[in-house]
This record gives sequence, C-alpha cells and structure tokens, in this order.
Amino acid sequence: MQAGSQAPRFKLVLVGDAAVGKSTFLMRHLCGEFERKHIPTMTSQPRDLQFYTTIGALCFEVWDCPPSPEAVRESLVDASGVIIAFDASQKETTKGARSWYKLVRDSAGESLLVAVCGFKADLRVRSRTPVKVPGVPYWPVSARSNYNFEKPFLFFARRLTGYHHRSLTRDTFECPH
Ligand SMILES: Nc1nc2c(ncn2[C@@H]2O[C@H](COP(=O)(O)OP(=O)(O)OP(=O)(O)O)[C@@H](O)[C@H]2O)c(=O)[nH]1
Ligand SMILES: [Mg+2]
Repeated sequence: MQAGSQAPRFKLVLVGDAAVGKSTFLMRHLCGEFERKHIPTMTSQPRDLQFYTTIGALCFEVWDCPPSPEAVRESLVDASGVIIAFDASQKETTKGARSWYKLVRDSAGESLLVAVCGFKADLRVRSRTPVKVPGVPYWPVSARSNYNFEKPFLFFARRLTGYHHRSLTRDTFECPH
C-alpha cells in the first residue's frame, strides 16, 4: 500500500541541542540505517515519513532543525506538532530541552502538540524528562536499538487524527538513495 496524496499529511518539527541525535533518528525511520557520525545539520530540511496504520496510511512531513532559535521559529509555521529531543545520557542537554520547550510555547502557543524524547537510551540513561507538563508525553528512545522509536509518531497519529485506537502496521523504510 502506498501513502498517496490522499493520505492525511501533518507537519512535525524536530528540535533539540546539537548532537542529541535528531538526524540519526530521522534517518533510522527513513532508511533503517544507523548513522554513526555526527554531521551537523546546517539548514532546516523537511523529510516525508510514511506510516501504515490499522486504519490507513498517513504522512508526516518532519522538519529536522539545526539547533538555532531562528531556524526553529521559522519551521514552526503551520506545524501540527513538535518533538523536543535531548540526549538522555548528557545532563546538560536536559537544560537545553527546557529552553526549547519555552521557545516553542512562546512562538507557537499552548495548543501545539508537543512530545519529548530522551535519545540514546541504549547508553546509560541518567536523565528523566526535563519537561513535566500534563499532556506532554515523554519516552526514552534509541535509534541504535530501535527502543520506543515509533512511539512519538504513534502519539501524533492518534492525537492529530482523533483515532485513539490506531496502531501501526508498518513503519516506513523507503531509502531515498
Ligand atoms: N549510542 C547512540 N548514539 C546515537 C543515537 N542516536 C544518535 N547517536 C549518535 O549521536 C551523534 C549525533 O547524532 P546526530 O543525529 O547527527 O545529531 P543531531 O541532533 O542531528 O545534531 P545537529 O544536526 O548538530 O543538531 C552521532 O554520532 C550518532 O551516531 C542513539 O540512539 N544511540
Ligand atoms: Mg542533525
């Protein structure tokens, strides 16, 4: 089954400090590959992620942002949701996550859907969610082991479509290369 043009489409923005694992997480979903090198993202880039669920396909246009407030503010225009990422093995990035959360709320308001992910959960995890706000979910996630790696997308799929019993049948693995 293809997620064609009729599939519901939602813009999500991936935000966090440098090197927390944003691009690696996205590439894992796109290709199934785990990128070992840190190649800094210089400009915001949209990537289409297709998901196949028990009640149909849907597409997330995911904007992978460099860790720059201007780039994040620009990317938030027309966004349906935001993933705030930090490196759960590095304490200082939890502080960063709180600042990103504030920037997102100040720029886009309280009604925008937000999820928080502590990446690199395969390493010794020392941190819990830095954003304790009712309705803002948190998952430890690993792009290396795939631990919880579909959870934020399932959350957005359910909340944005209103189908709370939607389950994923297949993640996307369509390598662009
Ligand atoms: N152990 C482990 N390492 C990870 C994981 N995810 C990413 N990394 C590593 O973290 C480093 C940085 O990953 P990137 O995805 O480039 O980080 P980024 O957040 O996109 O960084 P910027 O583009 O600079 O903002 C790379 O060396 C990845 O291999 C993970 O789940 N586990
Ligand atoms: Mg990047």
